Order: sequence, then structure tokens, then C-alpha cells
Amino acid sequence: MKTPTLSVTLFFLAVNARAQQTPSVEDAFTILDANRDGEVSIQETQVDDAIAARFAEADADNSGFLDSDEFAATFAAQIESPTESQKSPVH
Ligand SMILES: [Ca+2]
Ligand SMILES: [Ca+2]
Repeated sequence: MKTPTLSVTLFFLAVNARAQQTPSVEDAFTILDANRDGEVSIQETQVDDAIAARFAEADADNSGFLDSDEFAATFAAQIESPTESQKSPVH
């Protein structure tokens, strides 16, 4: 039984570990975009069941790919903890 309703997926935990600090949506998108064409395909989301399960929902324009805006709109809340949402001016 798959349960794609987890609020934090294994993929995002991996992003968190890789970022070594608060991970950003950009970090997650870059890692997920395996072929670095600037979009995430359904195949690229297969690394995580929970992301794959929400692909259609996230693909707002039904292009078959997620751009960074679509990805952020759907998954940002799972990456950026609401308790640490203060904007950091440090880049
Ligand atoms: Ca890609
Ligand atoms: Ca799209």
C-alpha cells in the first residue's frame, strides 16, 4: 500500500541532508531535475512516490513537465518549514 500523503517525503529529507541547512525549493528542484533541462518530468519524480503521486496536481498547465514555479507552488510548504519562514537576506 502506498501512502502518498506524507507531509515530508524521503526525497525532501534527502534534500535537507544534502543542503546541510534549511533546504530551499531551488535545491529540491535542482536535485529532482536529473537531466538538468530546467523542467521535471514524470519520470524524474519517480524517485519519490509522494511527489510522483502529486505530479498531475502540480502540473498546472498540463504541459507534462513541472517548471520551477509549478514545483514551488505545490511542494514549497513541504520543504520550507513554516516555523522557520523568516526571510534571510543572506544569500
Ligand atoms: Ca528534467
Ligand atoms: Ca507544467
